[in-house]
Amino acid sequence: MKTTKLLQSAAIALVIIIATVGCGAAKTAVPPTAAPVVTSGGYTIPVAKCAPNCTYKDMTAGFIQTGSESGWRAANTSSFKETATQLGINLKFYDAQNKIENQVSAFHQFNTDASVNVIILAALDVTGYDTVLAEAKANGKVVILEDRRIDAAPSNYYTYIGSDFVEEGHKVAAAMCDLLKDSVKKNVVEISGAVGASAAIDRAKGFREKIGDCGIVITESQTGNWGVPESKAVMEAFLKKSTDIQGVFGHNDEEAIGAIQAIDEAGLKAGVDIKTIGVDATADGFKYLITGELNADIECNPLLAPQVYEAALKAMNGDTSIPTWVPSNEGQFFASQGADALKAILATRKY
Ligand code: GYE
Repeated sequence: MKTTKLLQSAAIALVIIIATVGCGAAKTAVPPTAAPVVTSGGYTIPVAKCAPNCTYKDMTAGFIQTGSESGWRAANTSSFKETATQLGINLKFYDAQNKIENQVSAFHQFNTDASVNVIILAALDVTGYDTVLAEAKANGKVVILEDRRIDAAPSNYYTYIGSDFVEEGHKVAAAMCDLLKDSVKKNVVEISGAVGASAAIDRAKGFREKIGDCGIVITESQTGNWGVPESKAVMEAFLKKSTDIQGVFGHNDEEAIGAIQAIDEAGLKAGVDIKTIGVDATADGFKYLITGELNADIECNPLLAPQVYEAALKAMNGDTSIPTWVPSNEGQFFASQGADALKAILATRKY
């Protein structure tokens, strides 16, 4: 009897030992070195430990925003905060107040924060991130660009989700050509976005690629830093220099609105004496479309969070199916659509 008992407990102990060792062995057994998972852009994905079954609850995202310079930006920020709450993502949000040095130091912070597994960047500038991108690789952080592109090889980030700003510039040129089709002179002034921002660089490039189609001449160009007051001052200075202006291109709604205010205060009629075009198509832009002071507004979609978080989760799970750039689908709106139609559209929009 006694012997059997002894044998039994020896057996259990043996099982636990084997299990532990087994587990131990499993724990200590070096997992086979999985082949690196690389995207079509050459980016080696730091696949998460929870892969392939990671969920949004496993995601801690460090989000580096530009600042709060426009209605578009406010809608973009809300999109990320609200969607993170809905999906149960732990979001660490950082507002860089439009200073690139703040973005770089926040990026470094997130790189060295063990809880963060995804870093999302809305880049203020097209350059200046090489060091922190390399650090993110070394520290196994998934990097995703949203809104703005940067001048870095796609092997530095999982994907870029944002608008085709060159195409937006093309749309502005086509709309301005149409607005000035009966005008002998086609002198257009440009109030450009912040210097160094891909949105400003690419919209300007796209516009210049197409203005030759109808003989538009850019007679002045200066940044309004995405804001109304500064853009108003820029337009006032342009008008002081010469009123021989047939059109104005504001790189976003705030810049077009600033120009409109200056035109009105100069005793001219915005949308009539001087044709006006903006980009973003925010609610503020729609208000000026409805009055007719803004002739056209090229849409730029700020509600990018759902796509970005979906991509981030795919990255954590080692999914290589996402292309290196996911451009947004966007439209355009015209005062000529009529106030009632525009009011009806505005009522359906989230920003
Ligand atoms: O047009 C402007 C914002 O990057 C698309 O930045 C964005 C631009 C947008 O300040 O309003």
